[in-house]
Amino acid sequence: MYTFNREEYNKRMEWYLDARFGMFIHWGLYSIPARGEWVRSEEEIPKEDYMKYFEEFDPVDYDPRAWARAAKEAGMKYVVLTAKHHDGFCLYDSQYTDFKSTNTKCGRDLIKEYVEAVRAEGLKVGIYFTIIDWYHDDYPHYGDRQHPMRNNPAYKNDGRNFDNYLTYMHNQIREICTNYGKIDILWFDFSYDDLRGEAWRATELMDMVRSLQPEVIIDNRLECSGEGYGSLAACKPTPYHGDFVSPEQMIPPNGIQDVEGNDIAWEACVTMNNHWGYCATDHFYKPAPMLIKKLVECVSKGGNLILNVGPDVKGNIPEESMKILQEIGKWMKKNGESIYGCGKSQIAKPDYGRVTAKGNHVYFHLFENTIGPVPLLGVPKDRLKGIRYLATGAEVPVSTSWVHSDYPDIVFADLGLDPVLPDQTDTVLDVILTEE
Ligand code: H79
Repeated sequence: MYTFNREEYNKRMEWYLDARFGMFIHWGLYSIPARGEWVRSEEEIPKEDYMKYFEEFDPVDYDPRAWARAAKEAGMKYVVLTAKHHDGFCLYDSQYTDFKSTNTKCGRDLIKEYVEAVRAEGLKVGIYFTIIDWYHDDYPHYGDRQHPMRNNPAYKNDGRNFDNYLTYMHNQIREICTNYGKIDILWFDFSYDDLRGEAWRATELMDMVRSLQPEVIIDNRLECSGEGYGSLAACKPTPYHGDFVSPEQMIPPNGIQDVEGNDIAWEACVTMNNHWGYCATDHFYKPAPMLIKKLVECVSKGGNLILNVGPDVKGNIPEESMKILQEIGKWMKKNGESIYGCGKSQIAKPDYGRVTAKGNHVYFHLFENTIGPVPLLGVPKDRLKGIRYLATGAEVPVSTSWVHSDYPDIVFADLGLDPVLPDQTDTVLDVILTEE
């Protein structure tokens, strides 16, 4: 029986907290209509009609190795792919359903190939699995606020056997935990209304998961939705507490603390455009420089960022997403040291950017030029060993201008008079301190 153990927890979280940056992949039958992963619910499509995508599914370009390489080049350290989304379609060969990729034209276990590819690129392997299922006959239909048939009394399945559904769901998760070797992250989606915690037979589920995958990291959604912190934050961890908080489409204003005030692990999950699943008409992409700054913001608040891509029907990550990943990768190659293994600093956020920290290094992220010498507010003068541009290693002198007699306690970095920063997105100053 699983119980929370702080030491074991800290140990399994180590790589994840160092990684800081991951890739989310939403991909399934919904990639065919190309209107996002909620299409069946949003358009209240009956099962029979949705089956046409099952008949059609044939991702001829599926190459998870290319996805893994794209993630790696962007500087991401882990990948999480939807083994099953709310529509119930499985990207893997589950023996408990016919609604799976092996029964489509492609005939492949896409999760098996994915796990092998991601592992081969040296990245950590994550599986997204939703505990909601719009396909299963024993899942509430009419009246359930998520379900595609919520408004159609013909789909009143009052006689349903929900426990039967739960057994199905548990069995499918056992397959994920058994058939693909070591899984590093299990990303469950999500609890709502009365369906949370024990309503999913969550203790039993977690006992199974933790015994099959003792080191797996799981999110908090067996008890939460994208909102709510869960029992770990309440300092009363349930057996299904989850290891990190999973704010969806937002970056928490102050990071996340438990009720005793300690910073706790969280991961912001964020889309690149405005959909998780492929959406052909959605070109509202966040620019790469913005996403770089958002990653820095997450780390400066003690969190991770998992950034989503939605490959198209053939299995290709959209060109726009690829460009963004490459641009982020260029910055990460030079400045990754200020992200990996880094977290919150004691030093407060300066008005021109953010601060991340690791050991005796404080990384000042300059999002804009300050005009004139850059005040490194909060850096103790007597502990300053040196300053360098992280990207090049070039030393940055401490400004000695007479003007600064007005600010005797502040260390200023002298970047010269060029108004253009070396990296306009985010120029990182590595401020090295002596040991405390
Ligand atoms: O998998 C992604 C989402 O599909 C899933 N979580 C992430 C990781 C998710 N499921 N439900 N929700 C998030 C919250 C529900 C949002 C909704 Fe809507 C608002 C459902 C209907 C209105 C967003 C906007 C989806 C359709 C329109």
